[in-house]
Amino acid sequence: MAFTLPALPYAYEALEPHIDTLTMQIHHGKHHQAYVTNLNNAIAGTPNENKSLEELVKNAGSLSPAIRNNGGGHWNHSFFWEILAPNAGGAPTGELADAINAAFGSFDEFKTKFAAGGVGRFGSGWVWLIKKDGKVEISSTPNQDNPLMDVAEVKGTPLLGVDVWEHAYYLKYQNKRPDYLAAIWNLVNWAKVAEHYSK
Ligand code: MN3
Repeated sequence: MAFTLPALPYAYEALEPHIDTLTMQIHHGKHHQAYVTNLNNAIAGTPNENKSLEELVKNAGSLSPAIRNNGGGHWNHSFFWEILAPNAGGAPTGELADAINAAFGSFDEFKTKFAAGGVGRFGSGWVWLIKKDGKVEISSTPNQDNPLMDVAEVKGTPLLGVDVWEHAYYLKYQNKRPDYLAAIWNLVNWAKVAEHYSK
């Protein structure tokens, strides 16, 4: 069964002014669509055609680079759109807030370390908040890898992931990745992140 581009759960302009409309149009309509198309091409007519996206991603190390890169791209972006929302931001609550405070000391300290993880990713990739052994931690992956992959340096369940490829921010922020990462806090849908945490 071929994969399809999921609809954004909000309008292209909904994340303004933090993420601009044109960036969202290109990022979702062109970049994410290309990962879906290229993934479908890579699995067409092979036994991988019948596997779930999660199965492909978890076994990325033993599959072709095209499946690893485009399967990862499809999974990561589908996840990313869902943990952003207009009129979001604020701070986590409940068990998730407790886990963040236990791991990092405070929410502010977590934000500082998460941003540093995103800024420190050389080239293209992602910065993540993951759940691992009942605790939360920050990790980062190159390209379209993610913490579910067997090839990930640090494996865990993704709770929050932010795309730090230039295509995610360059039109509005140019070389200023830290400014993009600062603006992201206005868009994080903590209810969705908490849902991932409690699973
Ligand atoms: Mn992207």
